[in-house]
Amino acid sequence: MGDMTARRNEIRNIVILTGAGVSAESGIDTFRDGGGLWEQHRVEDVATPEAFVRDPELVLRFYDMRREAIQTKQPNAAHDALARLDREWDAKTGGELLIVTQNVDDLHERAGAQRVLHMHGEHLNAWCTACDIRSRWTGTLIDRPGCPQCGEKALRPDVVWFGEMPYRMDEIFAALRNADLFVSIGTSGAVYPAAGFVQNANDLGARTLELNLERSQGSHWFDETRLGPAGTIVPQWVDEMLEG
Ligand code: BJW
Repeated sequence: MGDMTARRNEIRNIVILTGAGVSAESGIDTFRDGGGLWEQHRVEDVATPEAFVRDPELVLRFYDMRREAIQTKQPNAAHDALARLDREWDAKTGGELLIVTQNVDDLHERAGAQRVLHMHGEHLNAWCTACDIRSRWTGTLIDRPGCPQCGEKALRPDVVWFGEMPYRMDEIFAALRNADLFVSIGTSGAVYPAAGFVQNANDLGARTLELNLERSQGSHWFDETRLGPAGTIVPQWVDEMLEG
């Protein structure tokens, strides 16, 4: 038991997992709000490779609409606070920090955070399944534009659907192995493998903290839970980390 269950006292290396709750106060809908429905379709039935084969127009319309919407939204106080932590943490402690986001919006980056890993992809990228190259994409895909690299009409949203492998898992697990603190913010804990990171972090000896509007499905795995809107409780936590 010993080392596996010990919680490291000194916090230097931090892994932060963010979910849709971080962007909710920017006006971006979460997945499981509103009953998890979009135009009467379950999100799980739109965000799959099978749905894309069965009804590509429906899936492309869903993503075109959301890609357009995120470009009208702005980062909120939670994004700003995490960007400040990203900027100031190294100088304070010499420690590492990684923001692993499940979100496909770019609000962490627009707030100024630099160490952001998008494990479920990015709305503002299109992936060509013919040449396997990703291109920055701000327009629509429903009109089946050609790939800027190879010209094939084989672009899809560069997002990770159910049944597909999330991106950069090796880097995420390497960071979790070194983490002294794992913080989960604004995610329901309904989708794996992200939902399992708290157990991985626990097994690897990190302290674990949940910041959420309400308890997530895996809330009992965390050492500590703080409840409230991200725009309020994330800045409070960041102040504590940088001033403590
Ligand atoms: C606020 C707030 C405010 C509101 N302030 N908070 C067991 C083990 C492993 C895998 C599986 C398993 N069982 C099943 C699976 C497979 C599947 C899965 O998890 N299915 C579940 C339905 C059970 N997983 C997969 O298929 C994944 N791939 C995979 O597992 O590959 C094999 C593998 C295994 C092991 C290791 C490595 C690989 C792929 C999952 C892809 C998920 N894709 C989506 C769509 C992305 C594109 C898009 O945007 O459309 O990702 S689904 C959707 O859910 C999206 C999100 O990133 C993800 C998580 O949602 P999130 O962020 O938690 O949002 P919500 O809405 O659920 O919650 C919002 C939260 O915010 C709530 O808690 C609110 O309280 C809170 N909130 N307002 C603070 N103001």
